[in-house]
Amino acid sequence: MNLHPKLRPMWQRALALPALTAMMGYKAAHLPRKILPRAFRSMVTNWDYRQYWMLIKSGIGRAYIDQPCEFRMPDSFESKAQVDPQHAMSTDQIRQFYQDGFIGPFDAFSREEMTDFRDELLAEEHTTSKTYGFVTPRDRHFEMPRLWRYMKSPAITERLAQLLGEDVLVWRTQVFYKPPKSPAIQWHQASTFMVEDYLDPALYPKDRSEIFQLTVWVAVDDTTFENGCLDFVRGSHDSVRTIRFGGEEGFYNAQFSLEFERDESKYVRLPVKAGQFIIFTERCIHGSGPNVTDRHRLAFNLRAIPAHVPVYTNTKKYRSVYNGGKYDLKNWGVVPLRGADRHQLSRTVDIDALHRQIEQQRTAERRAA
Ligand SMILES: O=C(O)CCC(=O)C(=O)O
Ligand SMILES: [Fe+2]
Repeated sequence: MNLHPKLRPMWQRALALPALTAMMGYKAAHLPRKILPRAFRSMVTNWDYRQYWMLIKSGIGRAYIDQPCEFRMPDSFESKAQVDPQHAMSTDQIRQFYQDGFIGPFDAFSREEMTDFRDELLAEEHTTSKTYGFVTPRDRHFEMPRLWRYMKSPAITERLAQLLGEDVLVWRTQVFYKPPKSPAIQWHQASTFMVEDYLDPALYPKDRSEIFQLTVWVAVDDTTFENGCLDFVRGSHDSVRTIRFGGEEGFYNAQFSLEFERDESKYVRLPVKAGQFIIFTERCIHGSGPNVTDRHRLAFNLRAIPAHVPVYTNTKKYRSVYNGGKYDLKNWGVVPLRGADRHQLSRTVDIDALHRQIEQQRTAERRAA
């Protein structure tokens, strides 16, 4: 069954409602899943009852497109890892992070480094990804030793460790090129990243009420009110919200608007300088304004988890509803960013070996030229 937002005609709805009810019954009765077609199997396995119920009672007007959950404040705001004093956050800072859902900006790189990096990043983004076989801003760290080196900067890893624990893995990166005169990125949030295809989550935490995923967003260009800095809704990581299909708003290719109280007193705009970064949980509602300037705005992010969270365990391929493309995961894997992958719960990529190979190839190409 296709739950793409375009599912609006009456006849499709008339078919979908009994199908949803049947699947909910199937799940409740614990019937065998193996015999189901993939999409149904995923829904029966991964969907929370609230996801079925929201669709049914709204006549497919509203939905949870990520697994519902409520955030539970931790008992302690002590750091989860031993780090050098230079990068240590105070318990007040950590408490503030848990209250807001984001923290920063922090300094990591010089303006010169970012200016020099910009062209390399832009050029790479427009080439075919060796990981996926098409042009995509995703997961270019597998092919870019320099990007990987920046991601490993202690300014980043030591802060992540204080919030996630000693062992931190990265499972996704993305380049965010915002062209001159381009529209806003709508308010959005994600928890287990079921938002990609509405069927399978990317992340399988034991306890969804914890902070089990963080995004580090690094500005390559200065980001300002005019070119679309990041905006957050303070404290909105407290729960996963529903979306309403259709309407004026759109998140990349998907037409929906997130349902939350538009309380402007909770909006926080965070302009940051080139080389600075922000840490947030993707569950905190965020977006970025339009770029009204004549220049682009470039940034990259990385998505981190504690090593005890499995990623894509049952998934070989996923389709991203909002980012387009079918992502075959055969070359994908998690990579330890700090500490070690002690639990070995997900596929892993030996990124250093991959980068050595790339460097050798480049040297050979240079010699031949
Ligand atoms: O760069 C942007 O404008 C949006 C970034 C974002 O949504 C993210 O990093 O999760
Ligand atoms: Fe985001």
